[in-house]
Formats: sequence, C-alpha cells, structure tokens
Amino acid sequence: MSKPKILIARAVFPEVVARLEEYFEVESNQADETWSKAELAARLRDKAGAFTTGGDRIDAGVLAVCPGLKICANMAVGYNNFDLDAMTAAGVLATNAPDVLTETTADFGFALMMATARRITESEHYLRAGQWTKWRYDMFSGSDIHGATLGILGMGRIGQGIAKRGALGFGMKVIYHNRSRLDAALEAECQASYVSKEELLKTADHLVLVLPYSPASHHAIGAAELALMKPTATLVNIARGGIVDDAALAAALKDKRIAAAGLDVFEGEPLVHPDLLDVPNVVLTPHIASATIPTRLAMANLAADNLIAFFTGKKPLTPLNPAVLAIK
Ligand code: 8YV
Repeated sequence: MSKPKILIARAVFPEVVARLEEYFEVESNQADETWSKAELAARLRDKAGAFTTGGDRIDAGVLAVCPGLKICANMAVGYNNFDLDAMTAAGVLATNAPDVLTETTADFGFALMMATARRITESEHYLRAGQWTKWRYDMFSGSDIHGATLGILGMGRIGQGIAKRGALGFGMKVIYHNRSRLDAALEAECQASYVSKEELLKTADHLVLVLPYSPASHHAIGAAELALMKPTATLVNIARGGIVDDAALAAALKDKRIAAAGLDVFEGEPLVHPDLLDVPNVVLTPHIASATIPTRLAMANLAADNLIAFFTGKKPLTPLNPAVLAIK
C-alpha cells in the first residue's frame, strides 16, 4: 500500500523528518525556503497531511485548492495561523503542540521580565560600545523583581508557570486577569488573585502577556491601556504579535510613560516596528521563548505523533477541532 503524502513546511530536526519518512511519502523544506502563500498551497495540493509551524497560514484560500488535505499538525501551542472554522468546514483536522513547552516558555517569560526590569541588554550595549568609563551610584538602576507585584494577562498553563516562579521563587504578589477565573485550588497553587483588566494594568509593577491571539485580543494593549500603567512599570509580551499595538508601545517607551518593555513577538514579525529599534528601554528577542533543543524536539515530535496517530487509525493526541474526527 502506498504511503500517504505529507508536506513538512519548514526545516525541522532531521531525526523527526526520518521518523515521518517511515510512515509517509515526505516532501520537506529542509532548505527552509520562504514560501509565499501560493507556493505553500501549490505544494500542499497533492498532500494528505501537513506539518506546519506558527508562520504557515492555513485558511479557506489554501484549503480550496487542497481537497485531499486531511490534517495539519502545528509545531506550536498557538494556532492563530490556522483558520480553525475554515478547517472544520473543510473537514481538516488541526492539532497543536501544548504542554511540552510550558516550563521552558515560562522560564523565558521570567528571564525576559528580569532582563527588562534590570536593564540587562541596555547596559550591555553601553559596555560593549566602550562607554563605561567609571561607576556611578545610579547607573542603570532598574526596578526590583522580589516583592514586586507581578501581573499576568492570560492565565493558561504558561501564565500559571510564570505565576509560580514569581510567587514561590521571588516572593512576588501575583495578580492575573483571564477570560475565565481559575478554580480556587489552582489559584491557591499559583498564589494568584483574580482582578479586572483595569486593576491589573493599574497595579502591576511587571505585566506579562501570555494570552492567545484572536481578533478579540488584537491590540489588547494599546495607547489607552498603556496610559493606565504605572510610569515605573514594565511590560513583557511572549504571547503573539498583534496583542500589543507596537507603535503605541514605542511611543509610550520613548516618552517614558512606562519604564521598559521586553518583547519576544512582534506585529508583522520578522519585521520589527522601526520605532522600537530606536528606543533604548526595550529588550528585543526573535520569538525564542520555547527555544531549547529538548523542548523544540518535543514540540516537533508531538506534531509528528499527531500525524502518525491520525493516519494509523489512532486518536490524535492534541486535536483542536475534534468534531472533524467524529464526522469521519
Ligand atoms: C514557536 C510559539 O516556536 O508555540 C508557540 O505558539 O509561539 C513558539 O513556541 C513558534 O510558533 C514556531 O512554531
């Protein structure tokens, strides 16, 4: 019997490609070429499955020319690159890669918050530029993490991981806002108190964004929200570009309406708003929150597991639209 055809849309660990080749006829993009949407659709046209990453958009336009496509397995927990409604309507299963990246991403969120509050990269640039000629009592003074109020917008698994690091490791007071409030046991475990979004913005010393991107969360942090924050506060975005209005943030940083920001994700990435590149009080990283080799490997293997399970008649591990399975 011939093997089902799949596309691996981006370069990925060779051992994961080899694993998939045991089950599938694989076309892979190990050269990591940048494909337009039309090129991606053309390569998917004769495929039954796709291994995608967060930058590979699967929507009605792509689906319309890929009638044989049955499953797209995302190597990411976020799946705003999928038009889930269109996929469900077309009977295409979507899967994501949750859980395996939770602790690594929470580590990074915490690291970015600390780097932002303590001005790590700004001071390193100063040193590397040869500007450090003498010590001064107030040079690069930042704000404390220990004992400060940590605000978390989006209290899923990664948000909870950050809350625990803050409360248990650094004695922070943790407040959060989320679409739905956590149950009492989980709140106690995270030592976190639920507050309104307005109170979160007004009270947090360090605000970390970990909510999923959707039309509802587009520009959840814009000029009006930034205006509510303390002038001493810091903002960290490890969620998705588009949740923050980057132009409004750059203006707030320039005018010191908030103290500093740390950004791992950007509107229109890999492009970065030029105004953000011009302000010193922002730490910028290229979407690396889940980037440790064991975690990225686990994410890739989970996407592969979903493809293998689906095509060998087993239940995929992390389906996003399981109704599609019920129909089949
Ligand atoms: C990925 C991410 O590295 O999992 C997510 O949602 O944002 C990152 O961990 C990226 O999306 C690549 O797929």
